Amino acid sequence: MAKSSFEYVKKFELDDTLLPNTWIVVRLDGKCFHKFADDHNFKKPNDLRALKLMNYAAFSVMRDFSDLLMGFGQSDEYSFVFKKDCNLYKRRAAKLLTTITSKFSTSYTYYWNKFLGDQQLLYPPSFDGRIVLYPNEDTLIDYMKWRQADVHINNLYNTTFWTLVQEGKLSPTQASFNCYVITLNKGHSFNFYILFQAEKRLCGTVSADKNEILFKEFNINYNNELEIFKRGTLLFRKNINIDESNKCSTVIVDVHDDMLKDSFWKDHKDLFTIKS
Ligand code: DGT
Ligand code: MG
Ligand code: MG
Ligand code: MG
Ligand code: MG
Repeated sequence: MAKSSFEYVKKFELDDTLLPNTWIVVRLDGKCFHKFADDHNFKKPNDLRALKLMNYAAFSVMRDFSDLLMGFGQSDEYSFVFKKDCNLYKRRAAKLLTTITSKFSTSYTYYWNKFLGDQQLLYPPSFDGRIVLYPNEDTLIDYMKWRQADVHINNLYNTTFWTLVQEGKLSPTQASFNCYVITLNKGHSFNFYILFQAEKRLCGTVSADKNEILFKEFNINYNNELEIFKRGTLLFRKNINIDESNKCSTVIVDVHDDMLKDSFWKDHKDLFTIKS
């Protein structure tokens, strides 16, 4: 067929093929989820329903893209790891990033009612996305450790912060402190502010201090918090025997294990090679 005179515009489309033989990580993050969580009455600091919805949306992505080996989620973010020799869409960055991001976003919305029950979805959420390439397994493992370390740091802070606010009756920030009006004789009065701020209380504290505040003041042992809150969720494929015939089937499982331990990666060597 003869080419139209408009065909030349194709030349403006630039190549965005990702380097071959490198680990492709796609990380999505909810846009303005601070507000989204407030608007939808998410429990502070962790809403189990919301985390389960994130995991289910990620599961729906993993089910669709068989080249995905793992997914790791926490808070409003999810990371997806493609197998190293993935050749989906000829490794075109935009195709990979946009299809993953849109599948995740629509799944989050589509399955909303399954997890959030009576809470109405007030507006469509959106997620940003980026692709990062990692050259070897060690760096990829460090990436996963980095995201999980982030869960721990944030969750310990948030758990202590919201315990101080909700149970310790400290105000969250300087903007809303307790105000007492003291009236002196002869009708003079002045405002007496008690600056019991949770933020101030936690300023400069290390992990041990927060653990101690929780334990000594509120009788909360941080170790007993839910694993999903402390460690996030790892999704991966696993081959299992489904019946006595020894037939193997691949399923997607979720765990909340400690990935900061090197033993985790020794025990899960097949994570990088599992056939989907
Ligand atoms: P961004 O990502 O720059 O558009 O802005 P945000 O607001 O999404 O900030 P980000 O991603 O750094 O932090 C995640 C926010 O999501 C965090 O401020 C609190 C909120 N969030 C995530 N999970 C939960 C939850 O289970 N409960 C509540 N209450 N909030 C949550
Ligand atoms: Mg962000
Ligand atoms: Mg966000
Ligand atoms: Mg985030
Ligand atoms: Mg098309």
